Amino acid sequence: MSAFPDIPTVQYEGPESDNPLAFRWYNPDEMVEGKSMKDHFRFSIVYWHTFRGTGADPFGPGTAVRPWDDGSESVQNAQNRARVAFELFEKLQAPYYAFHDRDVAPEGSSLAETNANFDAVADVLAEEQKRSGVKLLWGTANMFSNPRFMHGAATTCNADVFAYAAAQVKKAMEVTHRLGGENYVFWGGREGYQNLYNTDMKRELDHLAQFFHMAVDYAKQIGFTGQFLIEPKPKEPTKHQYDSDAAACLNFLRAYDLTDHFKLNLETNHATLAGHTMMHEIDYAGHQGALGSIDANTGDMLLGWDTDQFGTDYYLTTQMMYYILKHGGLGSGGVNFDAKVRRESFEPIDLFYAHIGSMDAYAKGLKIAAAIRADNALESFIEKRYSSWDSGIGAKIESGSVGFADLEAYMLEKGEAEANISGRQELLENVVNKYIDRV
Ligand code: XUL
Ligand code: CO
Repeated sequence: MSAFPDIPTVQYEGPESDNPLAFRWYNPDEMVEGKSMKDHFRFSIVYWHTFRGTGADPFGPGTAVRPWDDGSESVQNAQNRARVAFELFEKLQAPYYAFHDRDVAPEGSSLAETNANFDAVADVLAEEQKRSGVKLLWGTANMFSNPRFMHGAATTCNADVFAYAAAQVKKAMEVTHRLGGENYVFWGGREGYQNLYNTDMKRELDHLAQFFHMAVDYAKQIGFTGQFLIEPKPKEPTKHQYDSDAAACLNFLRAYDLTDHFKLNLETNHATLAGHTMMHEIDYAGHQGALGSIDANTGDMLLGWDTDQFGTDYYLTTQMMYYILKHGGLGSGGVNFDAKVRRESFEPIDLFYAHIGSMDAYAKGLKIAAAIRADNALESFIEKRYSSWDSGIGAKIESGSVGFADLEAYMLEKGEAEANISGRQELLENVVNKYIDRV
């Protein structure tokens, strides 16, 4: 039985279409820079917001109307929900999905029962994947909702809780592996602290590294070859999350000899919470060889928290796609909509409008970014801007063949540096607008 009987499979109809249930820009087979849009994005839908989000906020309960869900924590309800999820994935032409263990299956009264519930729902997920061809982009473990994780999971002060978390990740990795998951994500749910007065930061970071090394060892043991990803976020729920931003994560990975095993899953709203643009995070991870995947969403300019909205802003999607293209694409990652409809958008059809609009915005962003790149419109300016490094003293510095004394001698002889040239930021902003207009 269909949960969305009035909604057809969403098709590409082109920019002039007035059909709100059609793609205007996302055309899966259209080639951009030699690759289909489908392969550029590898769009993925998240289970947690789309199928477990209720619209609850700190001021009131959920508002979402989800006729297929009986609201119970039964395995049967979870299995039904899984079938509905795949209907939505297919109708949106999304080739991937992603889940936390606790999104898809209810917790039992013991770890053994919880694992059995997870397996019973994974059976349906496996069946539905096979039937529909939709694949698992990544799995992860929710180690932040249950009260046992109040002090963290891998960074808890309670050794038993660390052991529980290890058991949970072991199981989540096994199920991800069974379902052919292409990545496995660690977002540090409560891995951080509220106040250093009660916290041994060094010990917690050491434990986090041990936890990751155990995960790497276990992946080898079970033959899981998917990519491990860490998802940076600076705050929420803790005041200071250890995985603050791309640079902090990479420093941690390097310090604990983990860089060979992890890349980053960058999330737009997390970047802005960290005080960065998303293009900064993508460029930083990219030039460190650590660009893994994207959690696509956006914050709100007037709200300072993780609002997880669907991104529809062409500037944002253009910037993201520009830097994703620059760094050679997402590899085994994808554009994963870690985004939720607003509490007031409570009808099932809103889930469709939300994903369609954002898929279109990324598709248009990709086309704009590709057009900028085809004309070398920004890169040619940057090349010229740094041309003093291509020969003469700049080339000598870059090759490491001169030191302070040589540079002093050079400057004493020359007397003054060459005149600076304008950074032309405003001109370049106009150039980006020109491409947005033209695509
Ligand atoms: C939280 C967040 C998570 C991770 C997966 O802000 O983004 O949903 O993506 O645990
Ligand atoms: Co996320």
